[in-house]
Amino acid sequence: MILLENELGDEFLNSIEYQEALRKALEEAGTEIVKTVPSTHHEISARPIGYWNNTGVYKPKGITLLVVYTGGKWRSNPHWGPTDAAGDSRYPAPSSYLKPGAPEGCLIGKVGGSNISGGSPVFAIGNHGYVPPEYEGLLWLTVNDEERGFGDNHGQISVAIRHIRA
Ligand SMILES: [Ca+2]
Repeated sequence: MILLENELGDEFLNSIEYQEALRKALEEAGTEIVKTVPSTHHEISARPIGYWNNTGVYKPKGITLLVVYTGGKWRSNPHWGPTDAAGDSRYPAPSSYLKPGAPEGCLIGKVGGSNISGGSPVFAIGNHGYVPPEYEGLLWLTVNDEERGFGDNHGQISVAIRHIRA
């Protein structure tokens, strides 16, 4: 499902929390907004078909995408949670996870490849982050878990994705 930014509602878009998350994502991306297109809104499941949710967003080279958590909760481990897109910082993921070192249960992304494998190196996003400009292809998002561990996952979170042309 894709919603235009204005469907998120003015109250949400003007909230301190959203503006602060957007500011942090911009800071992390090291860019200023020169030109943007409206954000699109996406539901990201902790238990997608395969391991990765297809956002339907194609990222051209040279364009930075900001990804900001907008709501929902998910669980990638039956023993704790649910959490937001930051996951649980008490548990850095071991090497068997899709993004070792990032918190278990945090939002992660890759560009290109399929819902199973391939594409760019995996990068951590959490509650706010960005997609590096050098990657080109379809954006995939999911929860930081190990491939054999997706069967016990529940819930979904939502994110706003904004294109930035620096
Ligand atoms: Ca799991």
